[in-house]
Amino acid sequence: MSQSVSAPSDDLDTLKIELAAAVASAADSAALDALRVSALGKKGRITDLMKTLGALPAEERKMRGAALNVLKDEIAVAIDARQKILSAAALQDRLSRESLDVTLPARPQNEGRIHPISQTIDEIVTLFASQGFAVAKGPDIESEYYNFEALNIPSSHPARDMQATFFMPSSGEYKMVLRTQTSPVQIRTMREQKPPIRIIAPGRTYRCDYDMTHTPMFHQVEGLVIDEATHMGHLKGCLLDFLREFFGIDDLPIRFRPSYFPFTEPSAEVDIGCSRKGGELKLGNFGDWLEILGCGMVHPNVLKNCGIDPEKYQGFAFGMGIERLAMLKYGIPDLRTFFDADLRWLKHYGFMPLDIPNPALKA
Ligand code: 2U9
Repeated sequence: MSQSVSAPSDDLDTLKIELAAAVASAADSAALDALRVSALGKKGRITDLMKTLGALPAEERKMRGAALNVLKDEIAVAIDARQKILSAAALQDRLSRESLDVTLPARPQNEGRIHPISQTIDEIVTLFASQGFAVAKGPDIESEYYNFEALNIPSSHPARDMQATFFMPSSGEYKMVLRTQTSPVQIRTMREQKPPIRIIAPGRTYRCDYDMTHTPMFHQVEGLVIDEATHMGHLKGCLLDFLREFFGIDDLPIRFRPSYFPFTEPSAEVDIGCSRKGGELKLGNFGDWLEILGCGMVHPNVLKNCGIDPEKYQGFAFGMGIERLAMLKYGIPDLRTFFDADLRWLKHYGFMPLDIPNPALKA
């Protein structure tokens, strides 16, 4: 649009009224954007008028320039204000059209399963967390010191044999091995933290074994409590609560049998009540017994190896096989199938993400 160079200043009043009316009646953001471009854009009406200033005498140029700047600012402000009104109206319109039913139940995922080992570890962690245990982790490849020596396992012990342990390429003072139990995690924790200590260490462990009841890789969870007055009564209560909740059997009896481990003294194996009538294994108070885990009071030599004074502190430890717990709880008959990566097996024994198979774990 062309404007006369000598246009009187009331042409700006007319333009202002015209533009203000157009802004007020812009029906949506697109119309408002078009208006912004036609008024304030590079070839917009106000910009065009600005370009004519150079041809005016100095005094007139000053006044008209100021008036144009005011007009430009007023129109920009009006456009922004209208934009806010239009955005709010558009949002209100969307909100009134779209609705979200927060009471709809989550749609179950049909593909993919949680492996029984992962599920069992989750359950174990949840139950021990409720007893105040933290989860500790460590490397799968360990030095012989952490895996055996610090645990008071003598070099004559059968576990240290080439046939029982996987030895890794090593160069230092101690040979490196695939950890045969998760105990090195507790050694590391004791060396790094001061008592009181209350941890469980779930994870992979390795031994040179392969038959019906052994696989070269398997999972363990071990627990450790160190404090000034910890005693076997605490150990018994801790394991009784865990086993009853894990198997969901309120009156599950447990029995402690004296045993021997190099890292605990005294040591015990723990049995849970069961029945084997008719060749079928059933857990509960039925008079028969099934071995489930090992435990004991941490050996003073082990505490000393970790810089903890056995005169001041004592504690208990326990260890159990996760596959064995999962097999018993979920009726999985063959250990080796855990590691076959058979999708039909996983579909059968695996868990849906939202399953809570143990009522004891419900919040
Ligand atoms: C430290 C001190 C003591 C952990 C323990 C057992 C007994 C035990 C076996 C159960 C079945 C291993 O998977 S399994 O073959 N474990 O019987 N574990 S006491 O004692 C510790 C651990 C770490 C520092």
